[in-house]
Amino acid sequence: MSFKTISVIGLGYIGLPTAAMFASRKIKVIGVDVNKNAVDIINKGQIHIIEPELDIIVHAAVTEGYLKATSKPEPADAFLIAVPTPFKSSELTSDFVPDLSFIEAACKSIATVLKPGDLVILESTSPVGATEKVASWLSEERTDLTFPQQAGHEADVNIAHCPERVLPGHVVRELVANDRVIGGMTARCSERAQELYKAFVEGECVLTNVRTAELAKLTENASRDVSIAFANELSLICDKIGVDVWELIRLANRHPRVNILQPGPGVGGHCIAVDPWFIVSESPRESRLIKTARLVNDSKPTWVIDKVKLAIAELMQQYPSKTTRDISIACYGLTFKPDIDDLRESPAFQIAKNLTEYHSGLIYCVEPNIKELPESLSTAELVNANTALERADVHLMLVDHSEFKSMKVEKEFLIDTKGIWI
Ligand code: SAJ
Repeated sequence: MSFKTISVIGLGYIGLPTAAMFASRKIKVIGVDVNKNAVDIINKGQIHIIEPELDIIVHAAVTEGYLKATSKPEPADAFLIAVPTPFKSSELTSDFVPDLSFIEAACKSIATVLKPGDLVILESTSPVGATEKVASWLSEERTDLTFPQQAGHEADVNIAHCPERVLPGHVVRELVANDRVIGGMTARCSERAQELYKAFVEGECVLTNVRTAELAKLTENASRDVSIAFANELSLICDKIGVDVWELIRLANRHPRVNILQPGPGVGGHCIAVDPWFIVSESPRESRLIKTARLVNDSKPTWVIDKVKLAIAELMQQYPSKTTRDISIACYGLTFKPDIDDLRESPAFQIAKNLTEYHSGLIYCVEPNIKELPESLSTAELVNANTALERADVHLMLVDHSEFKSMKVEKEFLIDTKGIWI
């Protein structure tokens, strides 16, 4: 392989596993992160995130000397940028627009160590045109080097987009097994990126151009968002007309060409709830369905909170001596999806937080994947499922963790957003 040293910029949920996979193939990897704490933890052979099997791989890579973390970029033959691309509110409309400031900062930092022959890959999920921006930011910083937009396949530095597509919780397996879409700024860029990924990817590396690769990633997540919005919309319709949505979906899915996803408390995570906006912000008039799906999914937490308020009102009607202060609520699950520890962009977490702000009685939270509640939920109490089931008056099932699925729960005041205790 022509790449002796690889540098991964951003050691988060994607960057760290990717760095570890290259290192596990006995390639020297320099991981760069602005978070000093993450750098220190990784250099001890430990990890700062929860992802099955990753700890063992990182530990081996660090102790065998193939992976080291640092806060300052060092020369390498290939640079993979895996930093976040959050969104911010548009100054012109009520929509959201992508924030590329982390990518720009990453470009400025690696520009200082770039040399002829290097390959730069943008892995971060990005709006169409972002990889071309990477190329122009790098060329502004390094006027002594040539880039694909100026020199085509003769460029000193090759640039490609290769979006990550792994499912949190299954990252190690999916990094190796999934097909990769690689979009180079030239055919040469694509081929070099393909050579790099073949170091550990067993799936097919499919080559395309840079804009198609960018839009392919956004399309995958927008497609899932639209499908979940359909399920969430069905759950509202069913609730209104008294039909069990879970049974309905099970029955409809018996049709050979129907495959409806599952409703829930809303769509969370930093991908599916974010990426469709990258399409909407570029093509607002054309992406009506994609935008509506976003709005449907984003409105689900408010609907769930209204259900809790209704349950409290019914409970008080049944027990007129009780005040709202006497009524306790248990929230089962806080993460953005089952069997992970990630609370970021979690509708379940948002609902629990909102309840602590609105409700004067006790709020119990049951979340088997975390050890303590974050500061913003400090008025709630973290308890185990049995305690919550024993003590709370209103029960709110939010995340279908394996632990919860194996329990049998029958409660009068139960709002089950995942349909596992009904
Ligand atoms: N959800 C539902 N109903 C469902 C499935 C999911 O409400 O039937 C909710 C989940 O509870 C969660 C959200 O959707 O809140 C997103 O979860 P997810 O498991 O669908 O996806 P992510 O965000 O963990 O990962 C996605 C994946 N994309 C696709 O499946 C198309 C993953 O492959 C991507 O790599 C990842 O986004 C990413 O990084 O972009």
